[in-house]
Amino acid sequence: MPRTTLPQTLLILKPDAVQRRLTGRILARVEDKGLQIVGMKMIQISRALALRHYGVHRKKPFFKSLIQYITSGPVIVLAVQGKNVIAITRKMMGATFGSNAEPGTLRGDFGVSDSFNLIHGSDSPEAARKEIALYFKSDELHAAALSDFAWTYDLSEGKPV
Ligand code: 3AN
Repeated sequence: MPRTTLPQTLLILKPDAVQRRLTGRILARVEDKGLQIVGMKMIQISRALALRHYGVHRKKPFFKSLIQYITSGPVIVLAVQGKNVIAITRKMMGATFGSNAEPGTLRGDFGVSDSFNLIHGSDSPEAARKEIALYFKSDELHAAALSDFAWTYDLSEGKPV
């Protein structure tokens, strides 16, 4: 697998993560894992953008509160890259609700709420492509290999292992 085909995902450190000063610790976990941050910025999500992002949930009973929550304060949006990045970040996030997320996961370690759940992560390659395009222009993404790439993955077989 050539370096440039490593998959990417979109993460959002939600308003509660920012207000509770947890962003540094969450970012450290992403970096500690060996994932590469290729885009990062702090924004306040507009209602229009929130509706585009969470449109699939518009029929759900929690939709109104979800839109209110995600637009309620600044967030940090991240594009993150790595082999199996979607499965890895979903596992790191833990179950949707803080009350039953496993210890060791971000939601399990840093939150207890079933509504304020700290972090969003794309759940499929299609969602990741769509969501990264919603939040980042192509010139805001910096996917060139970091200097430790050949120690982060075993490249001896010509692909990252
Ligand atoms: P996840 O973020 O774990 O992928 P999804 O995609 O099922 O969860 O739901 C999207 C977002 O909607 C969640 N991050 C959460 O904030 C909210 N949500 C999902 N289910 C509920 C629920 N039953 N009650 C309140 N909020 C919910």
